[in-house]
Amino acid sequence: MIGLLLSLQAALAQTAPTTTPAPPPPAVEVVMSGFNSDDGQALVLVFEGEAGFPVDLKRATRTATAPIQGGRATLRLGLPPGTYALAIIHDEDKDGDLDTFLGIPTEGLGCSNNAKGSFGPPPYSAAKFSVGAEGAKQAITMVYIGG
Ligand SMILES: [Ca+2]
Repeated sequence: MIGLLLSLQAALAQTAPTTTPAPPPPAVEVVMSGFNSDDGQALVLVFEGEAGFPVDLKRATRTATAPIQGGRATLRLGLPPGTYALAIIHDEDKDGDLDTFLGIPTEGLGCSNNAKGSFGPPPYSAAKFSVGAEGAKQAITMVYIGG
């Protein structure tokens, strides 16, 4: 019995977890421009599917904010490799949401690939892009419809 325990201990010692640190997720560099003021913040929404794209914050995989300086903002997002679409809201009043009036956005909106919709927001399929092991870069220009 003792011999069994000892061999178990030896086996456990051999399978001790090796400390290989997980590689950091690839970075997605988001460069946003065309803000019509430095008021408020850039609110960045990450989507992994068309559900909720582009402005339903509750369905976003992740949200992040970045300060606006001189009409521009930049952000680095660590995201596992995959397919994503980004929506950028110029959250001028910092309420954490896109303001609308009669359904028309009164704050600026930008999407990855600079995708634009003909009537209303662009479809997810036009804004999606791939993130590989080397990361990705998106340069997004803000669009102001109402307001
Ligand atoms: Ca807002």
